[in-house]
Amino acid sequence: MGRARRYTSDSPSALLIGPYDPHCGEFTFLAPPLGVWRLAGVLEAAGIETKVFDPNCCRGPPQLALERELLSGAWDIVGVSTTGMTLRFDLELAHIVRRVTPEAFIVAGGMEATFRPELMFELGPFDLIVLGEGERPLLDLVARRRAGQPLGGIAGTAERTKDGQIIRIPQRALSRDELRDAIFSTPYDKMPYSAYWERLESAYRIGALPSKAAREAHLAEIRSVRLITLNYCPMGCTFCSATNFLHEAQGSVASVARLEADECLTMIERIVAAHPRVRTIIFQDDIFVFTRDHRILPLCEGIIAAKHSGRIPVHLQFISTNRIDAMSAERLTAMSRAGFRVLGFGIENFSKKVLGEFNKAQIQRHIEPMLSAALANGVTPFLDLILSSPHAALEDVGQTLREAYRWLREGCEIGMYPYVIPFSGSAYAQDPSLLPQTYYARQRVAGTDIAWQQPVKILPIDPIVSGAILRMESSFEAMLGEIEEHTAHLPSRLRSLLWILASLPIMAELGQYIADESEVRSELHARLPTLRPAAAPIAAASA
Ligand code: B12
Ligand code: SF4
Repeated sequence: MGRARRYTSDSPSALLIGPYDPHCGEFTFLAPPLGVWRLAGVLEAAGIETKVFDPNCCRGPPQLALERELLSGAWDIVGVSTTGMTLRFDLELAHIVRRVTPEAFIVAGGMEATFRPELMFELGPFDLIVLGEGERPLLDLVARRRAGQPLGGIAGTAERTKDGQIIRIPQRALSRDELRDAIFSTPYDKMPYSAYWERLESAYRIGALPSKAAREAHLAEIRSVRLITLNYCPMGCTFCSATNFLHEAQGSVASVARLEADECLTMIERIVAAHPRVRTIIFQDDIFVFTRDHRILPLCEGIIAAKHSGRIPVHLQFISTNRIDAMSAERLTAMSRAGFRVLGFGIENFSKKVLGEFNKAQIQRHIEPMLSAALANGVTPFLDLILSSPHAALEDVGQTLREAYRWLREGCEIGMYPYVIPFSGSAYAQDPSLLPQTYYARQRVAGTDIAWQQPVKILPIDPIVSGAILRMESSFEAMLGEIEEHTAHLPSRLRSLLWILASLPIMAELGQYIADESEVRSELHARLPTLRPAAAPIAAASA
């Protein structure tokens, strides 16, 4: 905290940089970075001039665009958002900030900064790390700068002392009302959703789709706006960091908080007013419907009433991410009537043993009846699957692949990942017994000589299972590379069919029959949107 600072004015200005993913949209649909936009809204509401720099959606190379942005103003605070997946790129931008504006006060925040403040100080040029929700610490920081007060000891930060020690000062999570105010401050009217839609439309070559129905379906998916109504998910799955994020910042168990049904409707109306071309609102809460949930039925009724009265468009659709054990026939029917067309379910695995390892064994008995009920209601379930766990046996992987294929053919969509990624803050990432199973990648920060070993996979302990998973991964990557040379970018639901295709010979060699190869291949062909003239590559790649 010893750096000499230049105080530019009574009204400090802040530049907030979103997480940087140069492979934009490679894994999934990208969108404006909600975290920094929400912070920008809260700072602006407090009279602090704030700008968001979105490296995934700017003119020209993000490095140059950032330099331009930095030189265009006198920034009192520059904030860099971090996630584990994007860290090396986020750090590259942070180092550019330090080089171009040596006097800037640089703050890191977000998931990775919260769980790994020591690593941030080691690898980045940061003056301060914000832990957990950034609203209060940033407001406090700015108020102190205005008052010319010392910047040490702010609740919700980690700082490095002169002798190199890292001190963490916890903060309590936002209360329900504070969370509501922060969400309500999100400046949706300024968020460049249209620019994202245009990019996605061209990446997915919407104009080249063969039928109007296919084009409409894609547009409904692409022209979406994301809304988060919850502060965190309390379910504590072992591979996931969501539960621990606010606990980490608070230093104890944080209370769950979320918007009420009428507040959700207010936000929906604001989003429609800000982006009239929106087709779908994605409730991006970690978990949208709880087992004991008093919000979902009134919310669905409210949406239907708002559509009838013309307050929101009749055709507006919704997507949400849910726990399957929180679903019931009544809730599914209500959600379908309100316009929920896709419901995401973190199924993860079809093996009860693996689900137990993931701390979600209780969902297993709900999978079959609730997927069937959703399909019967005209709702498409989108399942996220992790093919293996540290203790998975070959049978568990086989069962999950077979069930995945079955549900794909029934009409579900699936995102598939081969192994657990050790995200900072997850129980798995902190389990020392899994260290021998953890694999690292050497990451480098471009433009610097900084490098570090980042944990990237936890492979199954059984060598036969981990060997099979790694072979599937390389076969999948080879096929994907070939296909994407000839067709549009493949969304995750098509990638899952490719995973199944890649697994067939490997699992068959190990005595596990998954599905008929020619049948899987024709399923894939039938779903590939723009492949018509060049159908050959899959056959070649998967041979
Ligand atoms: C929405 C979402 C997405 C969306 C959109 C992201 C976007 N542009 O908004 C999409 C679908 C694109 C997406 C994709 C992926 N995601 Co995602 N995603 C989320 C989710 C559900 C919500 C993020 C969010 O908007 N939160 C709400 C905002 C308000 O919170 P926030 O961003 O944390 O910001 C607050 C604080 O962190 C802090 N803060 C944040 N930045 C900064 C910066 C400064 C300077 C300061 C002071 C404070 C600060 O203040 C903010 C306000 O309080 C999170 C889970 C979660 N609970 O956060 C996962 C999550 C971030 N995603 C995750 C993953 C793994 C992915 C994917 C890799 C999935 C995949 N395998 O394809 C991809 C990767 C994409 C990429 N290149 O990074 C992981 C990341 C794990 C990690 N440690 O890195 C998470 C944490 C889920 C999980 N636990 O597994 N994701
Ligand atoms: S995987 Fe889903 S249900 Fe489990 S803790 Fe994470 S967000 Fe919650």
